[in-house]
Amino acid sequence: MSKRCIGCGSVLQIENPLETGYVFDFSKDYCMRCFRLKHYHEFQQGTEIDKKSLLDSIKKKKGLFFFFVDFLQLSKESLDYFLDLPSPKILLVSKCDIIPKSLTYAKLEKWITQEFHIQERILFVQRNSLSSLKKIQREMENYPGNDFYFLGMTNAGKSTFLNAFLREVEGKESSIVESEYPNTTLDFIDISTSLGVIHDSAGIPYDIPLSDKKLFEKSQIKKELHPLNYPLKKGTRLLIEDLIEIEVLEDTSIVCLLSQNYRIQKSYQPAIESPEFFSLKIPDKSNLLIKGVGVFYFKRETSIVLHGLKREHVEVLPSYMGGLS
Ligand SMILES: Nc1nc2c(ncn2[C@@H]2O[C@H](COP(=O)(O)OP(=O)(O)OP(=O)(O)O)[C@@H](O)[C@H]2O)c(=O)[nH]1
Ligand SMILES: [Mg+2]
Repeated sequence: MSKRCIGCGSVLQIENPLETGYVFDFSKDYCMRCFRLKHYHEFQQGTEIDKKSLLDSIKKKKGLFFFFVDFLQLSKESLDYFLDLPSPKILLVSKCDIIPKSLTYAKLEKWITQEFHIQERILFVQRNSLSSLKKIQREMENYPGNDFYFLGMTNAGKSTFLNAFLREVEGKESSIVESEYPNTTLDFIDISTSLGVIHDSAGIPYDIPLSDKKLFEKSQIKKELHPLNYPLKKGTRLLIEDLIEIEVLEDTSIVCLLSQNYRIQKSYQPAIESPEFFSLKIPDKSNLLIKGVGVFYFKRETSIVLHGLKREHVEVLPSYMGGLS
């Protein structure tokens, strides 16, 4: 059987340094990419996951599926993947340490159930909470089978949660690499525990507009989000990192949930020159989700033009944010 990298799960190989799983020789446990990521924080652009073969292989698995979606990525796209999975499955809303305190889990759960027609159990989890880890432990104890799959969107925190579970619940160290960049885990990694085998997996990639190393680092949110309110006059633009512009075509205000590391400015003139733009009418009390970036709440119906984005980068959803500011 071929040897696999203990950091990302890819099959080790000595032929091609540009392909995944490359090592100088087979005595190594980590592939070159994981070694550099762990020790030098080096991000290798262009490591891509074949979404179709990943989804096909997931559907063939048998066991209890834990599907991770991080709070800011709750979208139709990600929940459609969840709905498509065979049962038994549980939806885990991860990184719940970043959820504003004014937004209760009960309210969010109701929103998820209604908006995405989810009937399965929904659990809210975060990496640094023993009670989150215990919730998973209980689900594992109550499941008669032996296989547990950590699935979900890339960057949702699957590997981090598994590492915390192994450390805090099982009392062992784990070698799985976690990082703020997408596609860190590249294949299944099987870990034996006292309750059965947990299989970490490659996250499902999604189209995101910002894709350089610095921006991935900036996008990480380490503590509770504080909604930022921007009143905007007709014709004003909200500029994010000089790459994305939300131009409003009428007086409105936008409440933003996104990383405070991003540079956000108001601009009265076009600030970016992007060939990509399109218009949208946002209904009142809606969220504009920009995938991988954040959530923008519109209390009032507003016509906008989005610059620097493609249509597949965004979703418009009824909001859970009423009353937040
Ligand atoms: N705020 C917060 N950040 C988290 C949490 N869990 C993970 N992260 C961060 O999220 C990023 C992604 O974590 P990973 O564990 O590598 O995510 P993953 O789902 O395994 O990603 P892939 O392997 O690419 O599918 C890292 O920067 C983590 O530090 C959490 O509970 N709260
Ligand atoms: Mg991972």
